[in-house]
Amino acid sequence: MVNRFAKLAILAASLMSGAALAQTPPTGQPHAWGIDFQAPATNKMADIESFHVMLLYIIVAVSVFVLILLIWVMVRYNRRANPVPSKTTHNTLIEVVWTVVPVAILVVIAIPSFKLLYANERIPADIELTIKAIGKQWYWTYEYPDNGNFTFDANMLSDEAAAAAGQPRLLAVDNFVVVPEDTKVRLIVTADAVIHAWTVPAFGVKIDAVPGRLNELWFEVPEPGIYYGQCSELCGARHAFMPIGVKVVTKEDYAAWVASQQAAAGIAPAEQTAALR
Ligand SMILES: [Cu+2]
Repeated sequence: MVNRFAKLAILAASLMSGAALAQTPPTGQPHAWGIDFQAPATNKMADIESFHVMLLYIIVAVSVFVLILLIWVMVRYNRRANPVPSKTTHNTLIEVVWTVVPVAILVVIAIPSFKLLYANERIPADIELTIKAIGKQWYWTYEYPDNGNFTFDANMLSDEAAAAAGQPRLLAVDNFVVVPEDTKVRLIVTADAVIHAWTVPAFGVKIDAVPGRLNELWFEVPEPGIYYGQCSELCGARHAFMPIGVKVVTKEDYAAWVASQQAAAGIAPAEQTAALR
């Protein structure tokens, strides 16, 4: 018996140390043994995460309080401990308290919640770059109207190609959405044929891509990096295989990438909008 426990302990320890050893988890993608959100890449996601943590404290406190009340009632007022029950039906003070306290808790939750909703819904007036994403069956097409309207498709890489490219399996893409760092980017999202959803968890953005309708979201990423997401609306047979890859680069690298895309598409550089030159 002792031997079995020892084996279990060793197994658990090796699993945990394996998780700890697995180099600093890569940003912008899920990692083994991850149980929380991905590291936030935008202020918006950092705010969402702190709201989530605040809710967690409130939920735990409410659950523990209710559990204690239940245990107290079961122990103190069961048939043996309290053979003659009280006939009390009303207690004004308690009734006021159990109405006012939950309302106060909801108000405390509502304030940061509405702030977040507002920050997400309202596209800032000083947007610097607009990109369009079109969900298709089953890949994404991107358009860069501010840069001469070049366009490309982003398809998932096969397992072998992903491994060769050093990208995560099932998230790897052949073409990244490239955006400059420290730039307010608006993404206009729509779809062809069926509903998809565009999301990057590390950015704290997710929005439905609906045929015949333009939805929009915005994000601003301070750090260059690669960030992944997946179509998040059941859209058909290959729903799980239309990942989203965003590459955030320096402004100089962005200009060079735009120039190469324009050259490939035969677009004169002059067509680029003033905002980004
Ligand atoms: Cu989809």
